[in-house]
Amino acid sequence: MFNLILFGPPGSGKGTQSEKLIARFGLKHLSTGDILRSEIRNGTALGLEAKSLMDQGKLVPDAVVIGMIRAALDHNPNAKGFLFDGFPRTNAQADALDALLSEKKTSINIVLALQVSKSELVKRLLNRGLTSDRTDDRDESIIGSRIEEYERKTAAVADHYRKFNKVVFIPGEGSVDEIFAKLSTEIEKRMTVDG
Ligand code: B4P
Repeated sequence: MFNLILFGPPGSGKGTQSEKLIARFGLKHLSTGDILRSEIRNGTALGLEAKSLMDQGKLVPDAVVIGMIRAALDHNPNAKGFLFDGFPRTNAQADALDALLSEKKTSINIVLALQVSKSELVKRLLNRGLTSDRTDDRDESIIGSRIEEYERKTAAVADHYRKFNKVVFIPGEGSVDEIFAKLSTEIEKRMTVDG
């Protein structure tokens, strides 16, 4: 199994690059943001709880997203590997993910961390807000809160995996294809080493 975390602040290109990476490497895409938005569309109790937090740019409680990831891992016993997109976002989520993977006798092989300046993040998200149905992309103060949540709670997750030498930082500005090429090179290198 080959498991990868695509890491970075909101708007850094995680969702965009994930689509291309799963097509190339045949991994199962697990995006907590996508799962939460699907719960909202389906009007579930979980979706209702998540929506009010997401609309304020806040993180959803750890127990909720950890439960979603546990269920997704259990539903895909034959996956050749997973691409985690937008998860883990706190150290508690990272500890839970390590434990879940270890139960399945596997672990994270690589964390690819996209680096993008704050002004570029705000520009990209406001731009997506013009055309998508994502209400959290329409208001600059909500985007600011998401970036603040990232800095306060999520950035430290990279340190968690740095201890195990698993993090590679990738410049996330430039064309989508250029960034995809850099990510692919790092994955191929690690696949060769880890067999
Ligand atoms: P997510 O769905 O994870 O979304 P995101 O971080 O805002 O965006 P992403 O990084 O995927 O977007 P991308 O850059 O691809 O989270 C949404 C919310 O869900 C969170 O705020 C939180 O409330 C909740 N949530 C999710 N997971 C959670 C968890 N684990 N714990 C707690 N809460 C959780 O795209 C942005 C834009 O940039 C696009 O328009 C794209 O076209 C553009 N773009 C991408 N690459 C580009 C490039 N190279 N150049 C120019 N533009 C580019």
